[in-house]
Amino acid sequence: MTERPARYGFPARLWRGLGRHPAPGVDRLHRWRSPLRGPWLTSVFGFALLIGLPIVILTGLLSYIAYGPQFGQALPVAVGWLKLPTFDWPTRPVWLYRVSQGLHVGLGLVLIPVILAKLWSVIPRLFAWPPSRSIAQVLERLSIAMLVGGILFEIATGVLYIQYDYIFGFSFFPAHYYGAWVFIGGFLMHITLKIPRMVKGLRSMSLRNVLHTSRADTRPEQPDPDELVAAHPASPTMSRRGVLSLVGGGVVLTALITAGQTIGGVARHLPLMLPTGDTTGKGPNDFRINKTAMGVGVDPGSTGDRWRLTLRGGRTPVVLTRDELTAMAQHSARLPIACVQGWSTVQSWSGVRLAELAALAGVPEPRSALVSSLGQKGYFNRVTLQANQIGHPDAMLALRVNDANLSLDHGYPARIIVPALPGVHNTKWVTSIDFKAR
Ligand SMILES: Nc1nc2c(c(=O)[nH]1)N[C@H]1C(S)=C(S)[C@@H](COP(=O)(O)O)O[C@H]1N2
Ligand SMILES: [Mo]
Repeated sequence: MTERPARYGFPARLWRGLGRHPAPGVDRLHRWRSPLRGPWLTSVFGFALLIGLPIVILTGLLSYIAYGPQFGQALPVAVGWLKLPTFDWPTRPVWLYRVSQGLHVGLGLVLIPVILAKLWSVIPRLFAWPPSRSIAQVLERLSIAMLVGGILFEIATGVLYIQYDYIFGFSFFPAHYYGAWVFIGGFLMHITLKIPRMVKGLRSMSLRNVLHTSRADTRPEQPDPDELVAAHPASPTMSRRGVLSLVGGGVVLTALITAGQTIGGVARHLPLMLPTGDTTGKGPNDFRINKTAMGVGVDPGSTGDRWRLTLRGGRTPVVLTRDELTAMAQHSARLPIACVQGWSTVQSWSGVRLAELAALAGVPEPRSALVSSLGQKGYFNRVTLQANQIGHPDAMLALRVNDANLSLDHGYPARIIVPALPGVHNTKWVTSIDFKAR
């Protein structure tokens, strides 16, 4: 049997058939007639995303590694062949996680207006009909489905998660992790195919000229092979510089709203800085509380005089009262808490060095430590710390913050504070630490 050329075969019949039966709404495509659509505008948005999105991707993957997948405490726990090379997350510089996670969430948020503008600029193409005419086009469509579906899914899950209004029936962490890989796959295919066209598109007009062109003088771009330029463009209702300022304004506004979460103090209370349902403490303890003692099921009765800290790892467990801890050498340091949700806060902590507690427990050179909390609910009441996180001279079991006792919601009687550690691993209401020897 000989191979028949595609134009006579089943694929050709299928595509002709599809062409005769457009999907509902496809005939309305000609209504998308903005004269601003074209290779230049799409390339400008594409260029901004080409710079920004790799940073969001890399810092996202780094955050997964920072959680310590080697201890089975990164979520999702088992990721099959999507397993990343793991390494001991550094403790220096102390602001490492603050910056990397701040970039992941902050940049991810401020790019949303650019992503929406980019989608708007190509929207007629997303609904092109028939969807594909060749194997190459099928692959291109697939990459676009992964790219667009992936980014919208990551935005939806990410934004809802940081706003405490995570409405989905599935868990955030696996969804955001696997969604990221779908998006990364689409993104890599897409930039491989489109970078040459982006370069050509950027060269087709000068930004200077665009910024000096009023609405009245705005003309459609030259018809292009990708058919981004409308066949029958309408007259402009806005100039290209107007679109750029609109999107730029959206970026600045998002940046302002987002930064307020981290700047703290007065900024956190400005009406512009969207409230996210978080609570804060009073006086020296007036900084953001993510999970309250009640929220994670800490029994207040167990945090009073009856509270003891148990250190294990040596021959016999060492049990300490809070007074015994405060009688030990106190260490102070200004260190950040940097939450996976992007906000962070720097406070002055004081307490007992973890290295000193390890020595007291009889494990002077611990390989790791399992920290347990009085908390009953949630994923993070037991956390493993690495050797470098125990040994850093500023790593401590904090008893006080800003010269006052920790408030109950900030972890009283004692909490972990370790440089560059993801916020959630700074365990509050610590009840025991198991040091494991080398
Ligand atoms: N036991 C326990 N510790 C915890 C948490 C928790 O849910 N349970 N939340 C963590 C999270 S998500 C963060 S970001 C920090 C926040 O500390 P703060 O509430 O004192 O600002 O504490 C961490 N410590
Ligand atoms: Mo957090």
